[in-house]
Amino acid sequence: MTGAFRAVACANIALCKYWGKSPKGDNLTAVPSLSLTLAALSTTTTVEFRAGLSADEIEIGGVRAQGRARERVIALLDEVRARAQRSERAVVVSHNDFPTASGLASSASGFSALALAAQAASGLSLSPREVSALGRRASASAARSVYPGYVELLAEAEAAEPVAPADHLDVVMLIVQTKSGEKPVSSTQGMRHTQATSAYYRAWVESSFERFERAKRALLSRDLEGLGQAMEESTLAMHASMWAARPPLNYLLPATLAVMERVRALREQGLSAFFTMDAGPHVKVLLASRDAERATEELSQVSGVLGVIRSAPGPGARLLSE
Ligand code: 2P0
Repeated sequence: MTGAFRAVACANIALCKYWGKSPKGDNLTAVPSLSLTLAALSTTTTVEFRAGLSADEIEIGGVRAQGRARERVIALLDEVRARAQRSERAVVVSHNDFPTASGLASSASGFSALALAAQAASGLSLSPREVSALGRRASASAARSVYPGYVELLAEAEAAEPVAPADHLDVVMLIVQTKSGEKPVSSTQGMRHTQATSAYYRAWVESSFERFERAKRALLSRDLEGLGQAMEESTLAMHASMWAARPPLNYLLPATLAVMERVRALREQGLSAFFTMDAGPHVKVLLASRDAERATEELSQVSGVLGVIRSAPGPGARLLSE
């Protein structure tokens, strides 16, 4: 069957971070990562292969894609065309319900939705594992958005694997936004620079494996404190590796640090809340659902905070009927 196929995928936030690529190439990751898929942040992408087009037509957020963003989409489409033995160019229309390239993991949901829609539109019927591998080659974090809830992508693994369902813990994630606009250095550039120049990169990689195992064990035994501890260690070790790069790479702002301090203060008051930051200044806070109201109120009042999005754990990528 051919025609237009539409897929939706949610963003995911890594509790144990991926930062660094394997020397084996093919966009394999150097470290294991563990993520939570988020219901509130999603990308919807429609793909149709059409005879008679001379080039792929790609629109992201109402704007014609150019440069690196366009090349990355075309690379995924080329892989799908090769596997499906088709040559038609495609029309791709993608829309995020949150700001693109702001450190809110838009490439994860974007490439996951694109992989799912494109393979369906080409007539392939790939398994979730194959969709995850297709997404990973475009953007490693996209491999994880194929699955709901808690998901792992092991070091040098072809595809992600589900670890626990969305309702495994009674938690929510708060996305505390500290700045609007595009980030200055993409994740891909940032991790390559860290890998090439940071004296702490090797320590980051070596320490990632034990931390990942500890986080996964805590998750599976529903130990939110243990999971939160490993999660904070992971983001701080990742950012430390970037700070030790030459020249240093810093994604954090004064407001980021102020939110981290407030999360620690909330913990001292008895709340189960833990922070993580990606390649951007926003803070994502994992916490028990019962504490969400109070934490949202307090974190909204921190100087420099622009807004707080609350998200429940979310579903995996799925095809929508056209
Ligand atoms: C993560 N990040 O695990 C980490 C934490 C950002 C910080 O995965 O080069 O866009 O496309 O494979 O997936 C963002 O990196 O990188 C990311 P590429 P990607 O979520």
